[in-house]
Amino acid sequence: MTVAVEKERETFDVVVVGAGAAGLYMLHKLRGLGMRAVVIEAGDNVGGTWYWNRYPGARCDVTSVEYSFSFDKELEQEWNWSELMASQPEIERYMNHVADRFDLRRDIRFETRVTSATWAEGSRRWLVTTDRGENLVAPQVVMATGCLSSPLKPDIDGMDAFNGTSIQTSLWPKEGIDLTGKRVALIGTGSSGVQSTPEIAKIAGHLTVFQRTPTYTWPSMNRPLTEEDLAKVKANYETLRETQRKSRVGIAGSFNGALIEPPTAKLLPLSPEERQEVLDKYGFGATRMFADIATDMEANILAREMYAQVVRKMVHDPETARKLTPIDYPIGCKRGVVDQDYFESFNRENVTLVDLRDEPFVAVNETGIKTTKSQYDFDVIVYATGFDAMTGALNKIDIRGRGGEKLKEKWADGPRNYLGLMATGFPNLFTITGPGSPSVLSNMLVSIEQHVDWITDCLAFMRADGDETIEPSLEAEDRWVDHVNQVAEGTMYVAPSCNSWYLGANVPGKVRQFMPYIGGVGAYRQKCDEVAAKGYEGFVLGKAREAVGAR
Ligand code: N01
Repeated sequence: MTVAVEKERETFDVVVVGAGAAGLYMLHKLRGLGMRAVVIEAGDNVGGTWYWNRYPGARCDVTSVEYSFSFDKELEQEWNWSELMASQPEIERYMNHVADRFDLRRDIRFETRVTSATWAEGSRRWLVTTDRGENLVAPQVVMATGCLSSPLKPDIDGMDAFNGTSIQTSLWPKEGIDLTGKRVALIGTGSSGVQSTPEIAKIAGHLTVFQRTPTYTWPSMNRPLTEEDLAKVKANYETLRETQRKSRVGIAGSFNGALIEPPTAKLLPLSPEERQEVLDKYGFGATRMFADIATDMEANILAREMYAQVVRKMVHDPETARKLTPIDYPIGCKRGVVDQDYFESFNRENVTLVDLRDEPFVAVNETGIKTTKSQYDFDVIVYATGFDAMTGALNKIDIRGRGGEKLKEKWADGPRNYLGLMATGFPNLFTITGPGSPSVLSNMLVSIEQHVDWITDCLAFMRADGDETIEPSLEAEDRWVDHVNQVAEGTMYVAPSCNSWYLGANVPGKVRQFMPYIGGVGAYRQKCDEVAAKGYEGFVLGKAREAVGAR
């Protein structure tokens, strides 16, 4: 445990919280402005998501060449991705390479957690404290805290009583854990559970998957990348990046390895024979090839029937296939999962599915897990139970803006900010890929770079303009929040039967609000650029802050 000893105040131009992709690039850009910045990171190394989520099978669902930085041409040329969709170890190596290549580590304080950030009106500075007793003072703070970085553990009776090993996918130990021949329980069937199932099944003596809600998951197109593949990409990076930036989800579609622009063809007009033909040809892929699946419930229900048909074909035991088939929420409501051999795993002798809807948990006990129907004994329980997404990591920090207002209280009825970048009442506090921006609905690296570039330009503008503070006007914030909600209307993301972490529905007591911005990466970038070009329209800069104070 870290013992906090109060330390002398240290002053910086910017304090950055988090050394994932966002924090690393932010630090690099701040140095480019000649600013003195420090990055505070809870882990003992860089990488963020790719540092913490080192469970077996962890892999990106965006192609590696696209899920990479574009800001340095030499970096692009020198790094060779080995697979179409990179695994966690490879992305972690890449993040370390970036940290070393740009000499970033000397300004990063590891194994340190930010505990509070308080705006001091008199000095127009933030006071940032850490669990090591540091007091960091800076006019600007950038939260690079990630969208899925606050792990959730379920509240099941007796969890501490278990005598075996309990482990979370999102806090997987660096030294690993030997699951060979072990009796393993896996709780949760979101991306983390679905990705780890086949890998754990390969080594465990027996794997029991506890499922509360079945998942829509699509097979990954992963494969090794050849020298020709890499040469082709490296010759065309410029076009690829340009396409990403203008696209809807920040993906250009290299090698057809991931979803690109939304489809335009419709499912409903197809005859049953035509639908069957598409299904026979594309399997699971057929259920995400049509535009109306995302907007028309009738089409969505048809797609669900098609999906169920493929599950029945893949999973040998009809009862297991039935349990694995989602029935009560639409395709496209939750983040689509990408897997390698998920359904096939349930054909193995050493894998059992427990449907928690048939037999809910009673308790975790010394030897394992008791449900209403059985006692299951284990050596290891793996919790793949998700995150308090988008606001969780920010709300863990005691952030207080003007007049001592707490960000957590301001956001009690859902996050409110302008462009996902700044919240009224919290001057000079930027959030990279914050709620209200495309963030989790996009290729994160593309959205991170866009935000970091925007923030860098904004800070340069303020310096040239002699501005000390920036924050959104309440009116701009209100308009943006309305717009974010409006564009999500009518999509499956907000269907009444949808309960996703996008909506905060996975966190008991969290208000139901669709948090990311669905308007598209290209359109969003254009809006941000326009705002900047109009002298930061919707923001109140420097001396004009009295107007904000009077609201
Ligand atoms: O978390 P989740 P995740 N009893 O919230 C279950 C990204 N990601 O870590 O649906 C029993 O999706 C819960 O059940 P239910 C990606 O954006 C990306 O898997 O609430 N079960 C659910 O099945 C992803 O969407 C990759 O009924 C309980 C599961 O736990 C996001 O991270 C890889 C329970 C949680 O699923 C989150 O994914 C991994 C309880 N008390 C993650 N509480 C890539 O591929 C929860 N569950 C890039």
